[in-house]
Amino acid sequence: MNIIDGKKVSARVKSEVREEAAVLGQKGISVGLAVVIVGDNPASRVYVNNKKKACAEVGFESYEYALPAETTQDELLALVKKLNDDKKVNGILVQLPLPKHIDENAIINAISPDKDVDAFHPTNVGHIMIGDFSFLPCTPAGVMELIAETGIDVCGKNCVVIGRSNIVGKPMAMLLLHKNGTVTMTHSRTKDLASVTSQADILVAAVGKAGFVTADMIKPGAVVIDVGMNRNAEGKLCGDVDFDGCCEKAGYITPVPGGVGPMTIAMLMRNTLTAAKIQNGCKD
Ligand code: L34
Repeated sequence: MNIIDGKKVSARVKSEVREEAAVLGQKGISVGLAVVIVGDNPASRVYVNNKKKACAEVGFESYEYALPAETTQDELLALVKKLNDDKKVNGILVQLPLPKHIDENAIINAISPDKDVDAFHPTNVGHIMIGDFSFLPCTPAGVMELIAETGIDVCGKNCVVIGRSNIVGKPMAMLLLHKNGTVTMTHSRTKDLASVTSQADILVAAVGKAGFVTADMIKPGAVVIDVGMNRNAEGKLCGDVDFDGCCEKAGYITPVPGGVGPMTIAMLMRNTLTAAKIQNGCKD
């Protein structure tokens, strides 16, 4: 069993980004990320703080907009429009989930696709589908980096994704497909899930249920990637995978925390750098 160290891989990605940002800095170009958080979801607060910290590490400016939970959709749309027009802002990230009275799709659709560093806008989703893209969504892109870290080639492997969200499951399947994996998407209506997951050479769990993936569901030697970010009854962070139960059987496994989470943030830094390069006409 090998633990894939997301902190180590994310540190490497961030140091690459920092070097490239310094080169832009010498040309007088600064890189800016706007992070918008609405309400006081404590988990979102932690993630947004980690994003701001990462911006400081790589030498980006970060602009935080912390809005009260009662913010109206129109007010949020007005802020997004303002940020679309702000030259200092190369990337815009509106932290999800938003309060129930705001239509998330309406907000995502309002973000200028060239500042959409989450790659959630339908224009960017379409680019990803076709395989011609500038940005990849941060979490699936981070998962691909973690898989690459194992040295295992996705080509021809049985890849199983559990969960079909727009943010993780669907784009995850697409990225594995781009690398010529044989991809199966599974979800809450899948029949006999364990018989499908136990065929997986590469298993990505993005379910949102603590300890959902148990040892009987995995193939011996499999690469097991845990995208879950759940809090158990004691408020402790835990993934979708029963780590203690699976770690001996898996070939490679990611921990939570310290696995996919830090990679999501590192890939956000990379996307923001890419956005700044494109907006300044210096994309290589
Ligand atoms: N718009 N909303 C938008 N973009 C995103 O990419 C996200 N996501 C998800 C939630 N909403 C979003 C994130 O930022 C999940 N997510 C995220 C980011 C960072 C971490 C976890 C989830 C993270 O830093 N995880 C740490 C532990 C954090 C803790 O202690 O709670 C880890 O080591 O896994």
